[in-house]
Amino acid sequence: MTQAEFKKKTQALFAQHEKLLKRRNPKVASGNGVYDRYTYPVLTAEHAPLTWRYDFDQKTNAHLQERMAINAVFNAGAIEHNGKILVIGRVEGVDRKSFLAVAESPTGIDNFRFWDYPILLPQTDNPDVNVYDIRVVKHEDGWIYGLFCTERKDPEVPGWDTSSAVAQCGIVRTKDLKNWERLPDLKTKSPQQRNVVLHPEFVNGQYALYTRPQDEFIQAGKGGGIGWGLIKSMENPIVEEEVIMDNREYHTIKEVKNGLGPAPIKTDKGWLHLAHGVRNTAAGLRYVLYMFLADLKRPQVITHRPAGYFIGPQGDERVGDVSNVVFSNGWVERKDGTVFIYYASSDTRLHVATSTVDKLLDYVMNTPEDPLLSHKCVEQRYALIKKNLGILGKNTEKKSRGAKA
Ligand code: M1P
Repeated sequence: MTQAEFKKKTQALFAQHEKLLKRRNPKVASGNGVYDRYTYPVLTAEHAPLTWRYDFDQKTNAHLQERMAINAVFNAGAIEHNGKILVIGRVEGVDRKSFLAVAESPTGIDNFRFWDYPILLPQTDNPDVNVYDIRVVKHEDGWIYGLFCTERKDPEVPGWDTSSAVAQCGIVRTKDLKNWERLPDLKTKSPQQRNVVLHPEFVNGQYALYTRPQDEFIQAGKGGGIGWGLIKSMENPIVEEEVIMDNREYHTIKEVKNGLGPAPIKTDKGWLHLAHGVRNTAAGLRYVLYMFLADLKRPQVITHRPAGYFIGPQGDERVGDVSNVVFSNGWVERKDGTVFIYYASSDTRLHVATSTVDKLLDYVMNTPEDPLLSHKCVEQRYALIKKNLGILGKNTEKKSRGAKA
């Protein structure tokens, strides 16, 4: 390649990238009254800066090869900071390592642009092999905390087992999302932890955490459920007692496991929660998002549990590196009550859905609970159908029940 060709190709790469970054993201027309989806993912592997992927020195990269490509950008924490919407994505290189990186948008819906450098996390004495799924929360103590999953090889397994891992909760804090202080990893009585989230306020003068105890790396085992525990300090984070506030349950969307999404949103009706539930199928695990509401004064007590899933993988979202998955660890409540919900699909890309606190509360408080039995579910629908037919002036109850006139 001549110098001129190298330059032209480089310019073309940047022009194409810029076009992607500037692309508008129209709302999809048919919302369901609860939230709206958008046409394009907000972040994909292609959104990663070209400077992270290419060596633009012709002397060392004569063919302009993309040698350090990015495989996926997904599961992102989210926060509003200085008027901008920031997401901290799980960026996965083609080497399979995930790292965390901040992307910023003026709208929250499109024009996301990664900061020049990803986050170089300070390490503890036991280096992280992999890090992902950060939950960022502005705590009332004045710090912004990031709780993320730190993964290391399981030291207990025999040498031939090169895949068993231990997941634990790593903790960092910052004031500006640029300078991060690493705190010790969380200690609990569970062998593994994922999906740990810090509650934004003190509870009885202590820090409060949502946890997800688990026995093994993938299987929750005897663990599972969304747990709740208090810790005295973030500098020495030890949960002495963990209680399960949201169990997994047979024949529901959270039969196999569940885990909290982002930190809850405080409303006058209670703490609004987004979580993921996992069930098994012949095609493997299926991850969906669900919601619940917890008591304002006792945040570990759930007051409303709408049945079923809130967001499930749809269309193209269903396919990716780990198909049939939606996962969320970030949302942002704006001053006007708008909520940006960042959810990832199939461990591959990040999307946004928008709603409002009022709509989400309406959904959570007025959607019936799962009665856990098929005939009870039909009774629920009968009540709805009867009411609707009455309202619409088409009361055909006898016929629909198959009764002889
Ligand atoms: O692959 C789906 C998800 O699996 C894990 O979540 P959980 O611990 O609830 O099973 C995480 O690795 C998550 O990042 C991933 O999206």
